[in-house]
Amino acid sequence: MSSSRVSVPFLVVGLLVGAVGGYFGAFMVYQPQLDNYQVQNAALSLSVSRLQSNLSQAETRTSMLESELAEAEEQISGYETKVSSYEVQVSSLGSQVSDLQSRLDNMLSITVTQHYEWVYGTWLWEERYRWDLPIPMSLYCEYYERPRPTSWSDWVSMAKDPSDDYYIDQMIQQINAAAIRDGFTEKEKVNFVISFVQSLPYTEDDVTTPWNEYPRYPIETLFDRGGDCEDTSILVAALLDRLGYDVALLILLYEDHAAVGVSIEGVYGSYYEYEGEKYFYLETTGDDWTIGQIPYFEDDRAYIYPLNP
Ligand SMILES: [Ca+2]
Ligand SMILES: [Ca+2]
Ligand SMILES: [Ca+2]
Repeated sequence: MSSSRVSVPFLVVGLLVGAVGGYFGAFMVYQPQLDNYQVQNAALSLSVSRLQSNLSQAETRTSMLESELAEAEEQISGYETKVSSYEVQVSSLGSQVSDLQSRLDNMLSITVTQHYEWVYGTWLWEERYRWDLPIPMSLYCEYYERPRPTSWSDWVSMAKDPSDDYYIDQMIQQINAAAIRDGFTEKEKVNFVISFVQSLPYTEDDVTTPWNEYPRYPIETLFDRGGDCEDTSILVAALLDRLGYDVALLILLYEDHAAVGVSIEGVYGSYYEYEGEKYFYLETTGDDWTIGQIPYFEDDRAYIYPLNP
């Protein structure tokens, strides 16, 4: 029985020792784990704080990008409006161009009939002549677009240009018909031709064109119904050449004047000589000047360009 009395205190002590040992044992195990959680917690808090700050920066950046995007969209919309406005303008110009093209085509298909009326005669008689010459607008425009020659010798090729022969020949037929009907001599026929050209109004180059010197082809002077001295001289040279006369263009240097010379028998008056040939002076401007008459000057020297040298 004594053994049971002794064993109770020992049991209590044993339990106490066991409990304390258990406590310290548990404390030793959990304490490091707790420290570990605190470290992890602090690290996570730091990460959260960094993430929050990153998030806030990203939000700021997003908001900036959104406002830039809105601005860009506004610009794009502005450009789209401009493009659509240009498209309307281009389409309107396109229809204007096609309208002008069809009007130009219509104009080029027109034939303009020029009417000339003048009086020719001598001290014994005179008569009123009336001529019509139909000139296609397309031919006139073809000549109009040609570059102008820069040297006097090139005026010869203007007088001899073949593209207008059909129309020049219609004038030739009218001249020959009048010469036969009214019995002109060769000299009168020449005077008749220059009286027709003299009847065309004298127009200054710098008034009728943007240039100070603008030589016209014969058909242009006929279509324009006028010109200045080189224009009327080129026309007279073309007509007389086509009628079979030996003619030359004359450039009177001191007078700054152009005229025509014709080599013809039985004529008296002023002439310029070229390689033994006498070219009698023809004034193509003004009124009533006949073969061999020089109007208001005595230029003793001239450049001479025969049409058929
Ligand atoms: Ca010709
Ligand atoms: Ca001129
Ligand atoms: Ca001219």
